[in-house]
Amino acid sequence: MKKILVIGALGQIGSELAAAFNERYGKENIIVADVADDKNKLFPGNIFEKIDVTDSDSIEAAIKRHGIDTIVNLAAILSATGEKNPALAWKINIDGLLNVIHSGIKYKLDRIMVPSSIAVFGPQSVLYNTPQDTVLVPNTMYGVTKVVGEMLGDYYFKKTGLDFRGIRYPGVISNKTMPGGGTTDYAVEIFYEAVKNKKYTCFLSAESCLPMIYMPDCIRATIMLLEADRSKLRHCGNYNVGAMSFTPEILADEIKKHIPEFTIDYRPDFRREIARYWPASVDDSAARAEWGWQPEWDLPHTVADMLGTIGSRNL
Ligand code: NAD
Ligand code: AKB
Repeated sequence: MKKILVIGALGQIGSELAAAFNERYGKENIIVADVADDKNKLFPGNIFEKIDVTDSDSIEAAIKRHGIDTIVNLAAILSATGEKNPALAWKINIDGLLNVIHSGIKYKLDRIMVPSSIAVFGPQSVLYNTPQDTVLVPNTMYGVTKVVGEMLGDYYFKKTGLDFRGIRYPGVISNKTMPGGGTTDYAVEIFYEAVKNKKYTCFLSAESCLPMIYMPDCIRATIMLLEADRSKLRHCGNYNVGAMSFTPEILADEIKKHIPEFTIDYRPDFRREIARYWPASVDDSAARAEWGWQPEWDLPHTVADMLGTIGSRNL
């Protein structure tokens, strides 16, 4: 891992993961890329490449130009947007992924990392402590692309030796870049509304329980898996990772401990149906055993940190 190309670097996870890579590996070794322009100058000290992951030429050109040996591909269409435009979700999440995989094989890259999601699970999966290796029949196009993505990673690892790694992230809570079109986005929006307006209307119902992770843990997990000794890994792109689980009601109660006048009401929409068949919690024993995963952030500490950080800004 000497030169890392981060595709989709301007998104919710990429904007913080690439910054963490800068700290750890040196910004001269991190090439950030996105189909969008870096209008907010998130990465002033990095080389920025405009890459459309569905265009294999632009990926290959960047690999050759910068001597890339590792790709972290974060370009994706998430669950809610994917239900509105399933063909686009397939194009970016699968055609784009295949471009990354084929480039990885062609240029003999050291490793590639592509996140999966709790969206791989569906109505036939166990709801609590959902096992890693279990039936995967999702009922969203996003979930379908994530299952196929995991299978492609596994297939090409076995066929070609391409070192493919990935975590099934839970919903990611963060305060730098807003999430883009997911079902777990409420767990970020609620903090901004709590600070600004002291109230929030939730698009899930009060009892929708989902696994979540705070960004510092998400980044730590990603780096741990990226750096893990391949010989210790028995899986490729499908590691369950847990940190905390809560419903909108539990989250609202925790926020009220800091903002007593905060209120929440519920207007569930189609995203409630997506959340209904995702796990309430996951069994992450493989991640713990194979690469030492251990979460550090629970709900009370996450809420205190989110409100403190967002509250210190002029919204
Ligand atoms: P995001 O939507 O915030 O960011 C995606 C980025 O990809 C954006 O900057 C977008 O401009 C870029 N992009 C879109 N189409 C592109 C294309 N054709 N070529 C290049 N770049 C393109 O997503 P995120 O939340 O940062 O998610 C990153 C990865 O993590 C995705 O694979 C997602 O499925 C996975 N994931 C995220 C969460 C979460 O809660 N954020 C949870 C589970 C899994
Ligand atoms: C989404 O809600 O689509 C994502 C995810 C859990 O994959 N945040």
